[in-house]
Formats: sequence, structure tokens, C-alpha cells
Amino acid sequence: MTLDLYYWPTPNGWKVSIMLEETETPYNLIPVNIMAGDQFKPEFIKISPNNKIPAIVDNSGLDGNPISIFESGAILFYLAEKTGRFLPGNLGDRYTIIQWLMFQMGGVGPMLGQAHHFRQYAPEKIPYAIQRYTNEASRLYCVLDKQLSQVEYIAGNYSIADIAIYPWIVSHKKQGQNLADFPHLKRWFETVGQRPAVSRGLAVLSESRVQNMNETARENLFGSRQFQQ
Ligand SMILES: N[C@@H](CCC(=O)N[C@@H](CS)C(=O)NCC(=O)O)C(=O)O
Repeated sequence: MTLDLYYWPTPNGWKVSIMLEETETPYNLIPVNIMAGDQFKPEFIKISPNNKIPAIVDNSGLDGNPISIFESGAILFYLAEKTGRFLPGNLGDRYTIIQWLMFQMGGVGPMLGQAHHFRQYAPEKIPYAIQRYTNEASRLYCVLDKQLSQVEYIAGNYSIADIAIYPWIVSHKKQGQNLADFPHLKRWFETVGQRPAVSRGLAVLSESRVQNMNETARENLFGSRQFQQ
């Protein structure tokens, strides 16, 4: 497989860099600096019409034709199918994983992202929004904690469900969460964090991860630039 990864070091980007490291899949890294506005370049929009990272192009593709994929969940499914790792063929196990991956894509990512946004980045502090998304983040953490009180990994064995959820728990403090309140989630977080492939995935382009957002970045990510397409 000759694969191009369109990437920036964020939770959704990490899902794919971790998966590629876990499966030892070689890839060409193509940085898409979302702070600088690279996500709006026409050549990137062709691959990722929603102007978001991550995206991949598998140049060896299907039947010899290159295939491009956007949406981190779809990319995880593709890489799991292609490498035969972290998504077993047995229908029962498979759907246990799929439901938790959907829970991540529809709940954990968007809600924790909003908690992050209103707590860290919103130009004004809006108590209702901060409370709503911090509470929702706590509720989702409780769901994960309960599940992890019964199983070692999210869907039983280590799978793409863990790979999808872990990157979002990395920034728990910024979401107003204390892992000490979720002992089973904490145990899982520490175990997954010790995997060498996870450390390697998180390290990809880590030097470009900025903590403070400047005005250009704010305009590109949250301002009118988003609506000019
Ligand atoms: N549902 C998408 C979300 C991707 C996403 O939100 N990517 C962010 C970085 S974590 C991004 O590229 N933002 C740039 C923008 O919105 O312009 C996925 O899971 O791939």
C-alpha cells in the first residue's frame, strides 16, 4: 500500500497516525496546516470536501485505482479492512466495535470538541455553553467508565474503537474533566498510553502543535473563512 496521509496534530489526526503506527503501514506525511488555512486549498478540498483533516489517499487503492477517503472513522475502517487488524471478521465482535466507533464519531468527538471550544477558544465566556458541554463531556466519560468497568478495552479486545476514543481523552483537563473521577477510564487511558505505537502516533508533527491560537488561526478555524467556499 502506498499511502498519503493529510494530517495535522489534533485528536482526529492522531486517530489515523496511531492506526498507521499500530499496523506498521508506511506512509507519506502531507501536513495540512489548519491554523494557516491549508484546509481551504482546492487540491485538498478535492480529497476532503468538508475542509477537515484527516484524509488519506491510497495510491495502490482498489483494483489498481487510487482511492481517497475523508472522515477519520471511515479511514479507520478502511485501514482495518486493508490490513486485517483491529476489526475482526466475526459479526458479533465487529458490531460491538462498530457501535463504539459510531459513539465516538457522533458523540465523544463533537461534544468534547464543543467543551474544548467554549472553555478554551470562545472569545467570550458563555456560562450556559460551558456548563452544557462540560456536563455532557462528564456524562460521556461516565458511559466510558461504566463500560470499562466490565471489559479491558472499549469493545473487549484492543480495536479501532480504542484508537478512535483515546486521542479525545488526551485533552481531558481542557474539557474540564478529572480522570481520578473515572477510575476504570483512567486505568484504560494509562494502559493504552503505554503502547509504543500510540506514543509514535502522538509524536507525528508534535512540534507544530501550538497552545495559543493567533488571530489568523482563529479566523481560519472559527471565523468567516469557513463560509467562503
Ligand atoms: N468528523 C471529522 C472531524 C474532523 C475535524 O474536525 N478536523 C479538524 C481538526 S481535529 C479540522 O480539520 N478542522 C479544520 C477546519 O474545520 O477548518 C473526522 O472525524 O474526520
